[in-house]
Amino acid sequence: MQTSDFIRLEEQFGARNYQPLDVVLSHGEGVWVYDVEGRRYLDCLASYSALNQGHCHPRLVRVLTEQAGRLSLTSRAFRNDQYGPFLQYLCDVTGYEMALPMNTGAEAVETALKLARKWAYVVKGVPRHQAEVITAHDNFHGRTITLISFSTEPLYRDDFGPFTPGFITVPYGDADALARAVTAQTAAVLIEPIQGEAGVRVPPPGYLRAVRAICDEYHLLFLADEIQTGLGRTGKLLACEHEDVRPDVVMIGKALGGGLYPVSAVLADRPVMCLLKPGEHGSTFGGNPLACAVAREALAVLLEEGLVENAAVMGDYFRERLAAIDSPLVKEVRGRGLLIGLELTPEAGGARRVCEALLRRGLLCKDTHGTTIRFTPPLMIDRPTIDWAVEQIRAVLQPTDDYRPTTTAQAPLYTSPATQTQRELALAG
Ligand code: IF1
Repeated sequence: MQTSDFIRLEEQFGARNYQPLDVVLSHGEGVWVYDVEGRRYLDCLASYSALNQGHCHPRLVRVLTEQAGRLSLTSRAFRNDQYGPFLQYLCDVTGYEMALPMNTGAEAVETALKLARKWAYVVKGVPRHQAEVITAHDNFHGRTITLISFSTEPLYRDDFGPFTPGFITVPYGDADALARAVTAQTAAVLIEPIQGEAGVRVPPPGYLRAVRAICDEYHLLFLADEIQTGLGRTGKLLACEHEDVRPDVVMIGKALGGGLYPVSAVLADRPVMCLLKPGEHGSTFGGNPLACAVAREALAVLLEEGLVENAAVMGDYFRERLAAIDSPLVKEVRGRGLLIGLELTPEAGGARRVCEALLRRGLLCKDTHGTTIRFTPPLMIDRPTIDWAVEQIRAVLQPTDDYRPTTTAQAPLYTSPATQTQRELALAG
């Protein structure tokens, strides 16, 4: 089967909740992925930062395979030999006293919101069922009905009411607006340290410290959604470290599963986490031994292979080289570490078009909000690969770029020895 065959199957049988680029991937290794015709692409999305350790990391595949053959699921009705060691390691490396593992990022955010509401009633004395959480305009925290209830993006929200009450949104980055929104019923503030989906919006310097100060002053919980910014993506283990800020509750996910398994977690100290009593919260797969084994190794890979430090160094290099591209189509380059957004001018014809042109040059990336391209490669990316990527990006950002092969079949085939077997593998199907 060829690319078009796979696309036809998706079109016939799959819900249309995404509009993917027309590339059908079959293999991945490190920063590279291969399509069914054997073409190689640099993965500059890394599944929205779920592949910080790269594709199919051998250490993670080995742990996944071994654990899957030993014990994959027990439910939390019973205990298992992976749960405790994972939690201990996770708490050690993040500096929190306790953790609650879930599966998706959205579930971690929902869990944090339940903790915040219960804390408001039990600790702060907010009248039951009147707790409010302050969130930011242009937030993204997941797709459940509660989480889109406070989205300011009509596409994510409008057709899915009625909405969960108890949320107030204020402009992101505006600490004064945040302070003005506090009421006696406010339980918490929920923000992303950098807004990913909004287009890689880095807040003004000192904003995270201001949020921390406001939470301290008004006795609120600071909930930091580090599901996309965390686990090394911005050049620190957690993005809040850039301002030496310690939230009360942290949500992580995506790369916690090493790109192999959905794992998320909520981090907090004992006084908050112990508010949850047996039976009050849970999930079928939360904390399963397979997830715990993979997540523990995923964290170890991040730390032992220097991926956090590499993200800091290579992120500065990548952003510096992007900012040096001389093109009237570039409006701004933003980001921290390897969480990078390149905003285009209207003359560029939209970020999707540029992503499609980059696809034809062997670089995969994603547009967001029409004008921004997100570059979030796996964290082991090196300078030569960044240099190659920047050359492709420079080329498609020249208004005269005429590199428009009629079909992807004309995209370059890479014959470097390292990829020869991968290409043969891909072609063999
Ligand atoms: C999609 C982007 C969107 C997240 C933050 C929680 C979650 C996410 C900061 C929920 C998930 C993913 C979801 C995916 C595309 C991607 C995304 F921001 F990364 F680009 F949508 F906005 N907090 N982000 O970024 O985690 O439940 O997905 O595990 O929904 O299209 P999840």
